[in-house]
Order: sequence, then C-alpha cells, then structure tokens
Amino acid sequence: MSTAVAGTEINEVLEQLGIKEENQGASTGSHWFNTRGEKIGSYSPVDGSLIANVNMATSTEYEASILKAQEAFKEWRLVPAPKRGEIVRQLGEKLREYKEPLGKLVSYEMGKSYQEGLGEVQEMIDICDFAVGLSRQLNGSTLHSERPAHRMYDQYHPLGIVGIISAFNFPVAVWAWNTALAWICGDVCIWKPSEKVPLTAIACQKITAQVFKANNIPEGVSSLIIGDAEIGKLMSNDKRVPLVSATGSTRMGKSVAESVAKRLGKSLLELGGNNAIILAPSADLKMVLPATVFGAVGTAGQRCTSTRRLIIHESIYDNVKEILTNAYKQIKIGNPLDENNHMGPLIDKDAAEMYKAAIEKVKASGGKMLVEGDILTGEGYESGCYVSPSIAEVENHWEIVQHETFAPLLYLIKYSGEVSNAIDIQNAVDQGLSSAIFTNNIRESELFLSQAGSDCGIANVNIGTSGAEIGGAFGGEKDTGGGRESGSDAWKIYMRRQTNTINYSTELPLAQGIKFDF
Ligand code: UN1
Repeated sequence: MSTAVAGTEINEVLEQLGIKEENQGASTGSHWFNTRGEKIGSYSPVDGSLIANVNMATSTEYEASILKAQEAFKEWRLVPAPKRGEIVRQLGEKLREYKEPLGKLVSYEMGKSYQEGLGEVQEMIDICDFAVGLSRQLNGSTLHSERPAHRMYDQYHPLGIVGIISAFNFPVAVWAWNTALAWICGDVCIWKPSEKVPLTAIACQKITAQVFKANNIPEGVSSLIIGDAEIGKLMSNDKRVPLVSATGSTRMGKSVAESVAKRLGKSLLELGGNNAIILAPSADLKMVLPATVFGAVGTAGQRCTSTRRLIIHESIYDNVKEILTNAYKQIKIGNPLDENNHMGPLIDKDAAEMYKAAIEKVKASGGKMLVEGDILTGEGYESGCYVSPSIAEVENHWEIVQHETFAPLLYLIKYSGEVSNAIDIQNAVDQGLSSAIFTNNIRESELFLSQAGSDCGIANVNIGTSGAEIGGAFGGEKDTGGGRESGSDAWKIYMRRQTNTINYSTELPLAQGIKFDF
C-alpha cells in the first residue's frame, strides 16, 4: 500500500491549507467564535488515523453567526452584482492555487481517489467562472402593460441568508455550487457541512477568508458551522434563513422540507438517486464498459449520481454480463491517493456494514451475486472501510432495489421487446435523479428524452449517469427532491422576484378596465 499521504505528509497538506488544532466549530470569515461544544475527531477512511479534532458548534455560536450574517447582508446586497462577481473570480483564482492540497485533503478525509478530489476542486473553479459571467446576467423581463404610458418589468433581488447543508460525498463542490451563485446574487451563506468531513470545510472557509479579507468584504458573508443534525434543525426552523439548500438522503431532505415549509420558507433539495443505464441492442459496448464501471465503482459508489441499475436488452444481456464480470476482476482497490487504484474506501465502517447488509438482503430476495463484494481485511485495509464491489442479478420491483445503497452495488436487470419497456422499468422507482441510455438508434434515444421517456432530472445519451458538468441545472424529481443547483437558470432560487409597474402618464387608469371615480 502506498503511504503517499500519511503522518508528516498530511500535516504538510494541513499546514498549506492553514488548518491548525485551534480551529473552532463556527466561523464567519476569518473570525472563529469561542465554542463550548464537544470535540469530534475527523478520521481518515484511508488509513483510519485521526487527522484532527474539531470543536462542534452549539446553538450559541449558531445564533452569533446568524446575527453576523444579517449584519453582513445589509452591506453585501448593496455591492453591484458584477463587483460581487469579481470577488467570486478571485475565489476561483485562489482555488486554482490550492487545487492540489485541497484535492489531496478531500481524498484523504473522504476517501475518493486523488483524481476525483482534484476533479471536485475543478468543479468549484468551474462554478466560480460560471458565476462571474452570470453576475452580469441576472436578468428579468420587460413586459407590456395593458395601460397606456405604463411600463412593467420584473427584477430579482437577493433573499438574505442561504443555509447550506452538505453531504460527506462531495464535501467541497456542492458548497461551491451554492455559494458561488448565492454570493453573486447578493446573498450571504451559512454552511453546515457533514460532520464526517469537517476539515475540508475549514479549508474552504480559510481560502474564502483570504479573498474576503483582501477585499474588505464583511465576514458574515461566509459562515461555517460545524455541528450535528441539531444545527440543521435550527436552520430549517429559522425564519431568518429564507432558503435552505440541502444535499443528502431522502429521509433528511423530507425532514428539512417539512420544517422549512411550515414557516413558508424555500428549500432546494438534492437527495438520493437510483440511477439506471439502459443498454439497447445497438449499444456500443466499448463505451458502455468505462461508463458503467466509473458510474458504479467511482467514488466507491458514493455519488448521488452513481450507477445503481443496468437495464439490459435480452439480446446482449449475456455478453454484457460476461464483459462486466471480467472487468470487475481487474478493479484495484486501495489507498485512493495511489493513482494505480480505481477504488478507495467507503466513508466509514458503518457504511461498510450497511453495504454488507444490502448484499445479504439481495441474496435473501433471491438475487444472484455475479460478483460478491465483501469488507476487505489485511495489509492496507486496516481502516475497515475498504470493500470490494458487487454485481447482482435482480428484479426491479424487489424492495432492496428500491433503496439507494450508497456503495458499489450494481444491479443487472433484463428487458425484452421495445425500449419503452426498459423506460418503464427505469422509471418504476421512487427516485428521479440521473438516467442514461446507450443506443445508436435515434428513435430509441429520442423516445428516452421525450415526455414519455425518462422521468429524471438528468437524462443522457451515450454517457453514463455520473459526472455531470456544472453548466447544466443539477438535480432530480420525485424522492430526489425537485431542486436544481449549479448551472442554467438555477440562480433564480437564490433570489426573490419583484414585478414593477411604473406609470409615466398623468392619468390613473386601473387594470382590467375598472372605473372608480373619486
Ligand atoms: C453528488 O453526488 O451529490 O454529477 C453530486 C456528478 C458530480 C456531482 C455529484 N458532478 O457526479
């Protein structure tokens, strides 16, 4: 096993990122609140070692962050949007500077491969670039009034505080999707990262603080709260947080949505997926192979876009099965910082146990394990978080197949006849995030993309389910929560819309022709 990042070397990475033990559980800008909260340890799933202890924030620090954010908002909303874009541009530059150490820390703290850690930081850079351009395009429409000498238009104003709850699997990119847009829109952000990956969050906060300090931006524009689910609950119930953007499980999302809806706030939810690739008879199998393997075992199956189901036409089923089972034998599992490995560990031992339990459930349901994964032991696997991937033949309607198992467990499902049968199978789950078809038949691909096709937020042709670009709106339907983040016009959720009607005549005509003499 490679010891690319261990002991002294991880200390170097932490030092480069300015992370020291005195880091506290809540911060606005570069100011860290004193905290009386408990300490949590951040343990690397790579080698099981304790990277650092971090203080958990309490409700007192939460309250202090809200007050600072409210104060900062009064100033930040008055900064012209392109000027706010300039700050985000500088953040993109800083992220370029820190890409390697931050990518390394993402890999070491979360367990994804170094390449994917770098890819995640690249997503942050990309969304910053996107947001810079967008800062000059927060456009509304000019509308025609029914009254003479009247003008009507709509415009967008910032909302205020955006609460961000992020998951462990994309510990930095999802925060950046939200903040880069929220900031150019004039909002201020309070971030509650997953307590499984607090150090990458502290690193982001420190990098941001450098840019903000150099530009005299009020500290409360960027706040970080390291805490448990209680902090998420405070945020969801807090009327002072008009928008809560939450990424994670459907169960968590439902609870956030309920609390936010009760106070008529807005929520942006990006929750679980149960993503399928349809393989039609004409599928180009040499493209299918890398797309499927990356989709199913990349990030050890811990992307919300990971490929969970392959829906394969019966005419190519046996062939695909053979190619895939052979390919799975070549997968190298180990330290994700060693570039020879394809797959790193799961996030923690609980995740490994959950994976084992899911395999047992598949077998108990009558599933046939073509490749049976297990928890790995022995040299290099001491953390207890490494598993080998699985392929199982199942039926789509089984209970276990309805659930998102956040691990490298791939289901093979056979279909016969027309592609519409495969589409029905793919849609017959509760989640609706990402979907794909491999076909060279335009009739099949167009049907898949039509209103009678995939019911997911993302539908791809001859591309896998994971690895979306930031330029498109990202998110999905049904139990995935309905939210859209990052590209396209996703910025609109971060703003409030206002319709303005201006009368430049000397009369006061009423709409709908109503006469009211006074
Ligand atoms: C997630 O897993 O929450 O499309 C986000 C992808 C990445 C983002 C995944 N760009 O796989």
